[in-house]
Amino acid sequence: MKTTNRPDEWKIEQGLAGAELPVLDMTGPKNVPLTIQTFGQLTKNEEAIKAVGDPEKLFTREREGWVGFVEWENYPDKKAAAHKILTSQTFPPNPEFQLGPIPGTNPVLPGTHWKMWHHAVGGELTKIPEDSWATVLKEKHPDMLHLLQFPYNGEPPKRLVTAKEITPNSLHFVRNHGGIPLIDYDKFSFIMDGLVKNPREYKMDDLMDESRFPRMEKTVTIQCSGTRRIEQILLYPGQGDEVPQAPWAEGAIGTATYVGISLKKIIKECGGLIDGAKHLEFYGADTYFKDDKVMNYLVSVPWSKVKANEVMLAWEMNGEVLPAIHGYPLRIVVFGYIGARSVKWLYRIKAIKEPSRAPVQSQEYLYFPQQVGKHNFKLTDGIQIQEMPVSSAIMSPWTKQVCIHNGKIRCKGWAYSGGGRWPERVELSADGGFNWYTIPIDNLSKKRKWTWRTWEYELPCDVEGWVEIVCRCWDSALNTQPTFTRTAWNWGLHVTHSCHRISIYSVNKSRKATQDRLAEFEEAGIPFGPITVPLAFPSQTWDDYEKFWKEHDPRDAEDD
Ligand SMILES: Nc1nc2c(c(=O)[nH]1)N[C@H]1C(S)=C(S)[C@@H](COP(=O)(O)O)O[C@H]1N2
Ligand SMILES: [Mo]
Repeated sequence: MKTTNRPDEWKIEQGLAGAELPVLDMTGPKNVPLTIQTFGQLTKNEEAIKAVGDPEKLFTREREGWVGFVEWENYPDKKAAAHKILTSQTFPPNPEFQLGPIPGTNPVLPGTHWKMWHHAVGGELTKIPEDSWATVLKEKHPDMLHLLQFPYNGEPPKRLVTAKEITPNSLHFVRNHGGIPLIDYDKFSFIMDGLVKNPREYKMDDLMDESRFPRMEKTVTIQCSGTRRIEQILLYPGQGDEVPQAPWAEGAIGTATYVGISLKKIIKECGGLIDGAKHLEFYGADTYFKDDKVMNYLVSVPWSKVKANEVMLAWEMNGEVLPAIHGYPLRIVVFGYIGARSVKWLYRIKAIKEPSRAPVQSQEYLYFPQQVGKHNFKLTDGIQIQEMPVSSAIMSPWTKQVCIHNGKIRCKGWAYSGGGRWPERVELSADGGFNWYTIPIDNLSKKRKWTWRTWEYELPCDVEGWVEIVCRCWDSALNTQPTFTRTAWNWGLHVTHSCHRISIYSVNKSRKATQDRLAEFEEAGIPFGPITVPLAFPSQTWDDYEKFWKEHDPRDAEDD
């Protein structure tokens, strides 16, 4: 049989291979399918690259004892040289992970571009992808889900996200935009400059001198604004860059007790802000790539936040020295803001007038309106994400799971709200969000200003079959969550905070008939799952069947 169909025609028609679908141009009298974007031959202008110079001399380690640290911000020429190298060649496309199937591997995504870019620029960056992965294997729990191998992005599996109210360091999620610098404690210092009266340099010993700076200990939840992004991806794909858009589940949130000092004290010691400075810009020693340009990881927070003692310089995490992967030896922790502001591997703080114009602040972490996307978004259409709204998630059971229960489904999860608001009430629904049960407050972990609350609850559920369990939280300001993912979907796939929904298959053993039937299964040695496997094991005898029809109306009605 001759056919003009492609072998995967049906999948394409059904939207299961969206990347293969041509764009339809309907502006003329007839629909015109536009050709799918294909990537031609890779090009590389060796001469232009060679003319830039020797990477080993150009892109050197900035400071002794700071492995992997290339400083870009003070060297426009160096930035231009790296840009020249990156624009003198093309790179293969990233694997598609939003319109096609997500790979069933761990690491899920390799970070193809980012490895290639590091290798292409060379110098101190050459070994970073491999070194960083070695740090992951050394410092993180073997059960971590590696969403992206490089830059490393990883979260704990659902069963471990809320296993403890305080997240063990090895299980705390990690979100990196570049490699992991390895910094010697003794060689460490950072500079506080910009619009402060007396710019100064600080070593770790200065910070730890309690006669100068009072210690601060605080338990803080850090949440990435990408948490739960997978729900948005599975609904509609958005911008698809591997690093900015890592397909997080519910684990890009973690809670730890940090020890350090308040940043406000440093600014005070430097004589305070001058010339109308209103923001503090933080510099991380890692290298970030954006649009063929290289830079360090830079973001800023307003002075008002620092003034309130809500920005900390931290060197200890859960009673241990800050792990390399979390910013050793010194990181910023901003209470109640998205994780992006809590800069790791700090090497500079600069007092400035306007919020940072660096890409992570001004081009990433923007919350766009729903109707703005690929062809039409302006950066100024996006709200710079700062405090996360109230959110919650169910960690157990999992979607598509079969649950045999005694009329109550055992559920576990977390609830969190940004900006110093805390979860006040958590509710669960077993009917898609129509009726809600309040989780008793004794089933919620301790209430704190800057942390999540983990919870457990036996959710009453009488019905059997597919059941949609929904979770929502009311925070201390009585904010709650949007009803559906669609309600808050956005092109940048940020801030997925709609009610968390899972579908489970309910088997209610508190019903006598179900109990008896399950006993029959057991006796016959027949496993209950998978539930889609047809069962040649009738639940009704033919005698029963005939008896029913004798006692009831026939199938069809008489026309009289
Ligand atoms: N220097 C630097 N700091 C950084 C990042 C980074 O890539 N580089 N990522 C930020 C983001 S987006 C988040 S969510 C948090 C995550 O902190 P963690 O990796 O310690 O969990 O770190 C922030 N600080
Ligand atoms: Mo983040």
